[in-house]
Amino acid sequence: MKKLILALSLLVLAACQQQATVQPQALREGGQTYIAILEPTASPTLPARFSERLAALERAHGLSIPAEDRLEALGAVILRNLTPAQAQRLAQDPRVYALTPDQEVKAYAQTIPWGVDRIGAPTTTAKGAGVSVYVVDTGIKVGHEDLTNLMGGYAVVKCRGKCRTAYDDDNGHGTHVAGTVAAVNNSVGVLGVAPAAELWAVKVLSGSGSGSISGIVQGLNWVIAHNNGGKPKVVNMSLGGSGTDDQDGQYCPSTRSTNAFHNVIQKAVCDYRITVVVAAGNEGDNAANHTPAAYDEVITVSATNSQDDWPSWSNYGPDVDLAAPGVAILSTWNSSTTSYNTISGTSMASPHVAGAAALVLSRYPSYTPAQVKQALLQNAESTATWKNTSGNPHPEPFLNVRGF
Ligand SMILES: [Ca+2]
Ligand SMILES: [Ca+2]
Ligand SMILES: [Ca+2]
Repeated sequence: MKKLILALSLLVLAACQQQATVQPQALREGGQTYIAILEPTASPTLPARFSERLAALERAHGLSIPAEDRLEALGAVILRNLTPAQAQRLAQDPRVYALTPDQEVKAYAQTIPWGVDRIGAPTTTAKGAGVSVYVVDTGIKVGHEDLTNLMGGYAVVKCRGKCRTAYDDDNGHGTHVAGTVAAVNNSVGVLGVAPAAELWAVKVLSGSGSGSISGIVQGLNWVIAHNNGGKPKVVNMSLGGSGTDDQDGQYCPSTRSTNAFHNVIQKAVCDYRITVVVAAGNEGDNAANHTPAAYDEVITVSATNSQDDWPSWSNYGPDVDLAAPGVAILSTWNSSTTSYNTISGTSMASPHVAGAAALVLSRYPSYTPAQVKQALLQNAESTATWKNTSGNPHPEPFLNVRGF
């Protein structure tokens, strides 16, 4: 039985990854696998015992059937590597009740959320391998079936209640963000933008979703110092507060900001080459009034719906760099290790771009944050012809990862 399960699961994986190659265990050159059902034992002319009937079949057709392919409870047998002539003879053998060619199957269970599909993520060659994405948020659900790439984390604010670790998620927000970035390509749940990226949880927000700038600064200090083996780092911050950009229009200026939060963001991006992606905010306001969205060193993301339109609540303005899916987004949730939830916000748009940054860095690990941003903007889709019923100006292009 073991071999059958292995062959099927490999095919499932192959189907999910849209690879045309067939695993050698499943189908060897020139041969085809069949599933045979033997004539029921009731037949008076045939031996009663399954093993005896199989032995007779093996002798008659020159077969040698391994133990794991003899499925006695089902009166069935898996026959591998048959030539067309062998299959024809077997089909005509009165001891064989049914002979059906094996067939590739794939799991129906994994859903590709509309946003992941809309930006073209399933078509990319890069999957985010070799890149670390730090979710600076409410934590990430530890042990979630679709977040098996969660490597560890750090808690500034500790998880309370049902928690496996201090950076476990007692809210759900961070788990949802993490799933959009990198939910793994398996047979369950959803698919993230960069399913081969590794996730790190940086818990700076409490179970109620609140935190402080000082907590974020502590979290970013950990990210900078964290030894991830030298892999490129991406930070997603689907959070913000009120504030303005003291150096608007300047990207990594040599004279650094005297605002402590902005100064820390500049150090992360300009000195430590960490790509920082942030939500524009949900106030229906100019993002210039919200930080970190207003800072020019980050990639600021507005939210769109599946009709290629912006909701009125998405923040807007010159500080917004990219639009990405953020309305009715299905992703992982923290209620259990098998939970999923559909929610909306620029918080949900930002991780699409963070995943996209991981795709870029997966292919070009030496890119600076400025080069990552440029690559994303160059590849982005023009929104000039979009309807935009939001009532707010949205000239920013839409995230597109096709070709990465
Ligand atoms: Ca999945
Ligand atoms: Ca700015
Ligand atoms: Ca910006």
